[in-house]
Amino acid sequence: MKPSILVACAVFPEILDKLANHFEVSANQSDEVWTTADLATRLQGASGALTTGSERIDAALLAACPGLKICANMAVGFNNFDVPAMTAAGVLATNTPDVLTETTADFGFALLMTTARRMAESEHFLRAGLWHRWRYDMFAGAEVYGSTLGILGMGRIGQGIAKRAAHGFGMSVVYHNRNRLDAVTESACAARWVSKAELLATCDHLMLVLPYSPESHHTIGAAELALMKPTATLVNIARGGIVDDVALAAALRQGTIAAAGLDVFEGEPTVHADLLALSNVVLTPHIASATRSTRWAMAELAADNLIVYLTEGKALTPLNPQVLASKA
Ligand code: 8YV
Repeated sequence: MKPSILVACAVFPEILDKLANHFEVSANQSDEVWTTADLATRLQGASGALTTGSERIDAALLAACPGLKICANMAVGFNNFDVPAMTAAGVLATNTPDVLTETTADFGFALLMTTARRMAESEHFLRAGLWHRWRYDMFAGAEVYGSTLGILGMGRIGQGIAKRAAHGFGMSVVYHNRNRLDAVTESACAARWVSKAELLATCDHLMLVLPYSPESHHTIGAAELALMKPTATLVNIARGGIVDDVALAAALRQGTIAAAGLDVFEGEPTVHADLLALSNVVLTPHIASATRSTRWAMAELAADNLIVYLTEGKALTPLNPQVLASKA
């Protein structure tokens, strides 16, 4: 008998067909996000789950689903997983690194350009029929070419953005990360490590690409925003919760910083009304990895992790390889 798996979110039908060659597949192809209680009910008897960042896998869920062996996240970020609890329960956790790096770096750069050059705001103005004549200061934004980019979090995506900035846009790149990069990687990114305070004070544009954890909660709040230049832009393509959205809205309203481009929000898909009320913020619905080929690659990698683990006891991108070792 084939093992059973649950696909908790809509994916490409072809990926479901591939999974069905190996498993009894139960799939949520609707837009409904299941609560943890729904998930626990639907996971009864399942050996594996394909999840996105929207489904929380924690100790209580694991205790309610003793047959579960693997959760494959279709995302590089895995703050929806309690990885220590999964390891303790002997459940393998996997994510989708690498396949989305360049696509997400492209989007970060696009959001920076859109925000600094006021493209969304000016497009809304034009569509509203408000464009009657050219003016020297109409939608005058901030310079990108040759300016200073600060990157907070310097993993694969941060490095991709640094390379675009330094080699394509003549930018000076400074970064802050808990672990400083080795000299070879720093030189390939043309990036210089600085303290967080120096990063905030010197950058013309700040790009947030750090993972979310309880430690990174509200890394950017009122105190950090106050250190930034009044002309600065902030871009968040990392996770909601890294920025205090209420403090950011206040800073944008008061002119503490000039503008923000946000792809992620606290409590998404709900966006704080204070942000929605502002014109100097560009808001996108968590789409940084959304090209067809990248989303395909993410879904395929998540599916392949389920297949190789449940059929051969192997994994392509494990987050807790201790589980593999304990089963060997
Ligand atoms: C996902 C992301 O689309 O990979 C990540 O961490 O944020 C996005 O690429 C999203 O998390 C849904 O899984």
